[in-house]
Amino acid sequence: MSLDNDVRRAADIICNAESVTIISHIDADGISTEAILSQALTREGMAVDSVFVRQLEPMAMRHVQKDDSLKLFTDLGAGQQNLLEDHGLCADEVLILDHHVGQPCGTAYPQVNCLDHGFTRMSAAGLAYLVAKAIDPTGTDLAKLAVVGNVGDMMARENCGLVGPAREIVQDGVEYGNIVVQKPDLNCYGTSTRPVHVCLGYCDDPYIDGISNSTSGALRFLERLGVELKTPRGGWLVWEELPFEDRRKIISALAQQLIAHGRETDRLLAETYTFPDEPERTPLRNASEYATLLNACGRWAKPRIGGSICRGDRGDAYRDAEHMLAHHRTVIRDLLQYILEAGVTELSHLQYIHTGDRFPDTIVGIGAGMALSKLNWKKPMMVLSAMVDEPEVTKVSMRTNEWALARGVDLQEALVEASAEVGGAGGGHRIAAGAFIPHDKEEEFVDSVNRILKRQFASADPDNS
Ligand SMILES: [Mn+2]
Repeated sequence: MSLDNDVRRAADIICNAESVTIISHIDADGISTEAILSQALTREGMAVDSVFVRQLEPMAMRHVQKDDSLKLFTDLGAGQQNLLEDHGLCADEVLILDHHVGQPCGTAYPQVNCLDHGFTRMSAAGLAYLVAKAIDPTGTDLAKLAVVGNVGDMMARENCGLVGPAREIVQDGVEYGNIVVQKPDLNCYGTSTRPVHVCLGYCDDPYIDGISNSTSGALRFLERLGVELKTPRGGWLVWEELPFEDRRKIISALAQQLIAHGRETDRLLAETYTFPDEPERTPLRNASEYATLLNACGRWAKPRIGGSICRGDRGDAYRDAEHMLAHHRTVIRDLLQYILEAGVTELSHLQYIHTGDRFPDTIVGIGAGMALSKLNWKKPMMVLSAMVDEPEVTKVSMRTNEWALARGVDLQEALVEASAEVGGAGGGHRIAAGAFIPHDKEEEFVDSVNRILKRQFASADPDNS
């Protein structure tokens, strides 16, 4: 079966349902997925109800009502099919749209998973859009949300732009008129909202000597170029507002700076996606900042506010989300500072830190990713954290980078295997994965992950074990 066939079958299952309950994840991908499907189904006059969960685990299943509706699991479910079975759900009342690694299961739940078709660079929001389009081909306004979900799940990172079916979705939005493709553009976060030197100072992929991690260094660099960085009234311009010539001048100077320090220039430029129908200088203006706004809503347990924004609410929901985003940034900054100051423990093939109950377990993964680029980036980073509402359980988040993936590392595999050994459960992706383990098995677990990573590095390069 091709992806098209799976999508068509999913659309048919949905159209034949009396009513639908969407069970989705609380991150940007899960929130945009829910918004795409619920809007598409509402437009068809169907009854839709939605549930957001942080993780599909036994405790979360109590939020899944036992009624006659079709249970549509999105951005989760593939790796928890046994849980669905244990919950008493049969194959004809479930549909899974997911892009996470699946789990063998006795019940053959119908599903669309892009991994089954070799597409590793597409998220659940991309699948949701394809299904929505199979139901109503005219609903191409929803492509924009699919791009937000894909970018939010880092699907554009490796190739500096979306590829494959996720890239085809971009084209629908371009034709509809709510997406503009910028190519090539600066591969940097915050191009719609941050002063240019702040934008560059926070950029560490690529790492630019004298500029990355130093907004003052970035400002000196820009001033030397003689580029006008402020408006006539004295406010800072953002990248998006700079004249084309100035942007080109900055990019070529950055390329020279990379070359001067013997670094690659291939990650300096990326294809980016801006939204002309959104107000300038807001996080809604481009896909990556929009995704961060949705992530902030999810991490602070308000996914429905993110959902309202996806549906066009620019009033109360948007103001609430902006507050959450500001709070989100403050806490992440504190978390990163804590990791750097407290220091990590380095084992042979990983580095780790336990943050106790100082930070919410929903954000420690972001901290792990940010810390990785500032610490020993060759060793995958693990953050363990206590769960305030479940003291017996420790949450584990791991992050690595493309460098390690190219050398055989697969965090998803490592955490699934190591957590199963201690009676926990893990999942995710090769580059970013998480697990829940019993609190008293932490030490054993960390050693086991280190051993598995050693094996993975060794199997890709037998000379470098
Ligand atoms: Mn996802």
